[in-house]
Amino acid sequence: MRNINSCYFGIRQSEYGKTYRDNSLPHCNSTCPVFDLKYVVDTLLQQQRELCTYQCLNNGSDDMVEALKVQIEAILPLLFHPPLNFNNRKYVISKFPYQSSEEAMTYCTAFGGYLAEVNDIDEYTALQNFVLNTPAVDIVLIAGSDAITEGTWRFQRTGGPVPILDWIPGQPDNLGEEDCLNLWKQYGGKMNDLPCGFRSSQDRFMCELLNLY
Ligand SMILES: [Ca+2]
Ligand SMILES: [Ca+2]
Repeated sequence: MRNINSCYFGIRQSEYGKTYRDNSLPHCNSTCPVFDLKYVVDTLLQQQRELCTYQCLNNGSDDMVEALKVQIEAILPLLFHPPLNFNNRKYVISKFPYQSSEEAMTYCTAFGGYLAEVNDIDEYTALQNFVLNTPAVDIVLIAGSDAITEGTWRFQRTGGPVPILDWIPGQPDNLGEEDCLNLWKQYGGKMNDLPCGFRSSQDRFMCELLNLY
């Protein structure tokens, strides 16, 4: 693992596999070490494979679990805004955009979760408020897609139906093929359909993590 705490790392984009050093940031100059995002994410994914899944972390060795937690605690604030803790889950919104919904899902998996899944009205209200109260975000990708059958919204992870659909008036419009679900701050954090691929460098995504750390 690189020494990720020795400098402020600027993260400009989410192209998985690239390294990052933002020399334009005041605390980051050419002496800053490069933050190898692919290395970090691959390490986390590999560690999870070795530990089977987060659901059975308690069966893994204590040392491995502890090492994983230490790494995640160090990396999480670099990549994500301060979390929301709700109903024994931790929700985080990325500080960087996604190139595709699959890429966003990879990040969420690496950090022990999945794209945030709205299962009931209480969770929906909490996540709406979370988006509204997180600075510097507007559009936030969450779980839900109608890519398989247009107009039928399902969670990508489980294939189950999305039980809460609270659309912004005029949405979903499937404008130019929009098959992924997002919460849109400027419309009260309500739902919109958007392309599953890259749309804007302003867009972010939200992970739902098991509350392990
Ligand atoms: Ca659609
Ligand atoms: Ca739309």
